[in-house]
Amino acid sequence: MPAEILPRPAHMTVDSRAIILPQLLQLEVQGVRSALIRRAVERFRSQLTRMSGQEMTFSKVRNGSLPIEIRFVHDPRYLTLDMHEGYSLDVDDKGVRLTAQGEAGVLHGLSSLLQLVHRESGHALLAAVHVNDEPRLHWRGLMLDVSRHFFQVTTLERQIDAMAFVKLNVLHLHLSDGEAFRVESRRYPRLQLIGGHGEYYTQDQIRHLVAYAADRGIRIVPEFDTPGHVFSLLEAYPAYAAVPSLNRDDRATINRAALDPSNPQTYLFVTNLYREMAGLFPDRYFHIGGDEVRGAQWTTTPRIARYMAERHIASVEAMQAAYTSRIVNAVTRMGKTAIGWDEVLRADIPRNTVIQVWRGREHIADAAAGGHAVVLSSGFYLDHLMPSDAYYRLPLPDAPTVSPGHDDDTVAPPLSSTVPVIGAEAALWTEIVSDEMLDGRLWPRMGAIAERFWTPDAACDSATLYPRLTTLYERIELLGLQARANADAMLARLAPGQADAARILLEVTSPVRNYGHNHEFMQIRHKKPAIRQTLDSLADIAQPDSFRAEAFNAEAEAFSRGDKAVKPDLIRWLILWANDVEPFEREAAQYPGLRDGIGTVRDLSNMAKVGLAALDVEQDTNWRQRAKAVIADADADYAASVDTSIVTNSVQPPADLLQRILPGIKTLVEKSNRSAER
Ligand code: TNX
Repeated sequence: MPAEILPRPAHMTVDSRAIILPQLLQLEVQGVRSALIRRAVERFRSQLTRMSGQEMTFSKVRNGSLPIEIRFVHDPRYLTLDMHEGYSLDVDDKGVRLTAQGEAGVLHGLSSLLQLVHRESGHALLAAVHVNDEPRLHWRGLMLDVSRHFFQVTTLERQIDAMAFVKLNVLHLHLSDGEAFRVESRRYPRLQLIGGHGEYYTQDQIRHLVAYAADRGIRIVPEFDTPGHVFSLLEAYPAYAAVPSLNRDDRATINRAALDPSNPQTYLFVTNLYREMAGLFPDRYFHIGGDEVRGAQWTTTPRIARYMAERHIASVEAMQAAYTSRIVNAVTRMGKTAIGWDEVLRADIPRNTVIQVWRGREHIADAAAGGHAVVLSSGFYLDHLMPSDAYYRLPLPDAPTVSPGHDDDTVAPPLSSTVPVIGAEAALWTEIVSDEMLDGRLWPRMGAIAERFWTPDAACDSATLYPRLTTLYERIELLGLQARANADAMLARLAPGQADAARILLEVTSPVRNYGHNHEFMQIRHKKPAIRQTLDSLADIAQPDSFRAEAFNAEAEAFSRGDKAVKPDLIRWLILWANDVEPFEREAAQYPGLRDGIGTVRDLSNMAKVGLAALDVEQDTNWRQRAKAVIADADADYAASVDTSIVTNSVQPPADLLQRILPGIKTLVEKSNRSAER
């Protein structure tokens, strides 16, 4: 059986003989007594029940049970950047042995073990393996914007479960932004009561989430973004505004409001708020934001302009630098290490401030020059809606050698002089991601990225990425992720009981990329009145990865290399797509919410017909002519959202959807051309 663990372990050998998984587990934990490990083992039991399809129970009796021996030592650095995460795992006919230098390694080993299970002819089987594993990067994160959209606690729990499954260890919550402030503050309750717009986490809920994540080896790093992106804070406390007029109806201003850096009270407010929040989140790292400060907010306000002139602060950048430096020092006095978006580099800030690079990799060097550690996010923006393989291809600097023994954990780890990258974080901004879309906008793509963060380059494998991700996706859905169920619910709302043809279309289309589907952005960029878009269109249901299209494209590729056995399968799919127009139009006649997709399904059908012609199934002497036109159209559709600046002045394809079988169709057409020349 194929034994696949994702992220791929640094070292793994697989024995061809799998062992039968009995229902009884004879567990022996050697090491310290640990409530955390006890809970982890109990979770493992119930997850193994889910994975194996049989009720698993612990037993004291050796007979008929699978011995699982876990050996570990307590890691005093558990849940810090320097925790020990390595483990070794052996599965053979004598049982399972898991060894780790700390709690995190035990958790990772159990998650690997879960992935070795599958069912076969009446049995649950466990692949026999030897694994020796440790992470490539120390900080393997996901940034989630819970301001632009609010996510229920249970929704976040599901993401934390899936994160643990792929060995991620940091959940960075972007808790405040123009749209809303999302945490209960006792000191400044108007923040949640006014700025929360009805949806925020209570302090109890935050403590619950922190503990939930901690149990799974995941640190929560909170972000409270200042001095820009503060519209919602200012709705609650307008006295600290740089520009007093706050008009939520003008959507463009929601991202622009900034604090008044000339008001001494502003610093008191931010410091008090940060102190309260620093107490709520135990992690050493505290994110202060610092991105995208609008200069005009300061320069066009006479009071602030005067303040800057009197102090010889020559530019907006210098003003932000002065602000940042005061705030970072305050955060440091709270016993925290500050982290900020790369704009904070403009300030003379303590060297232990971590820089989160997002605008471009060139900022890594800037940070290095200042002696700062870096968390790399540039390129790993999930809201760009690129498919998994695009993220998987991004080069990743190797981790610095962190000296294992350093004990002053008030500073970021010592850095090698050249590569200060301590880790990386994917980011999901959620302007157009609702609660029920979250699972599908994060997964399975986050799994592909998790592998890049964990696995050394030599063990990464892009050729098998999609089949492996397909497996991962099924497994995390088994464990409770709701990507598929939620997408189905959204479609059911659009066309209850009448969505078969729409489902066929959605399986092989993806939303346009790089904010091309963010209509509000486009309105703002063109200085038109902007309205918040409803998230109920086909493009909101479609996924950035299409497993069906990837499988088709791979078969077309195999066919072009001479594998004739795949031809019937290619034809079967092409016929399904070619014939999807008429049933789709019937569904759309009943349910206008689908009408958007009529152009898309016609394009799909034309593309499929070209494929059938290339395979000689359709007789059409003019097919090459048609193929050219169809391919050129689909290429143009992709070109319209190829990057974030192109989208501004490009017309997006019908329903904001891209045709994902395009590469396969191109392959078939090219192959067919070649045979004609002979
Ligand atoms: C820039 S990335 C932002 C966010 C937006 C994102 C996408 C970063 C540090 N700031 O506030 O959500 O673009 O619109």
